[in-house]
Amino acid sequence: MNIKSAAFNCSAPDLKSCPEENLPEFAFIGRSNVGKSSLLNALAGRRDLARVSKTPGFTKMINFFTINNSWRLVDLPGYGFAHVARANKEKFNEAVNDYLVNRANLFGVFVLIDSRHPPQKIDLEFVHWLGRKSVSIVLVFTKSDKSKPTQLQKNIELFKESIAEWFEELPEIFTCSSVTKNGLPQLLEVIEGVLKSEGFARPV
Ligand SMILES: Nc1nc2c(ncn2[C@@H]2O[C@H](COP(=O)(O)OP(=O)(O)OP(=O)(O)O)[C@@H](O)[C@H]2O)c(=O)[nH]1
Ligand SMILES: [Mg+2]
Repeated sequence: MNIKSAAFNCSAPDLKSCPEENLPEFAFIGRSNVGKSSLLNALAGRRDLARVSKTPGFTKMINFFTINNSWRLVDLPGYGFAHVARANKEKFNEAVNDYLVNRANLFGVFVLIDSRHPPQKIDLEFVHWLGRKSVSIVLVFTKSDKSKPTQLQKNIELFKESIAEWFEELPEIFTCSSVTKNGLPQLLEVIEGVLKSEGFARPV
């Protein structure tokens, strides 16, 4: 898929402040620092569309970006960061959960997992919660440039084993790197496939 235009749309602190539900949306969620904003930029082919930082907890709002004037990428705040006061943390989590469960035009949720680590409790719990809420997800193992192929495969296998009992059908699994661009065409294909099957594909 060709990305011809990518533009920041708006930031929302909660579901009621989100833009009109008139375009299909694809959201990135995952632990703080896992690479959500970087992946969004890499997919859009823009360096500085979403702000990236080494400091976990950087993205604090639900950020909307309109692609090809016809669909949106949505950058969400990460879970599990320690730099925000508890009250604020809960507020963000609530807003993100509300968005994930109640947004009518949310067509795809990419759950990002750091490929360098064996399954982490916080990721497993979140994936379990999404399953219980019937949010359909795709799993994306990030920073593949940082892990050895054997380790990466092992971490993926362990993750699959850990979540198997929660799903009748396991979510699709991808690996990617925003640095080498490995895996990005496959993620764009997922988006394109959903847009087509839902009848949203437009000549651009
Ligand atoms: N080597 C490598 N580093 C990456 C990759 N993706 C992101 N990073 C780095 O990881 C750090 C965090 O990236 P972000 O994209 O800001 O992560 P995030 O998930 O948006 O983080 P929060 O907004 O804090 O939740 C930055 O220093 C990035 O440069 C990748 O594919 N490979
Ligand atoms: Mg971010």
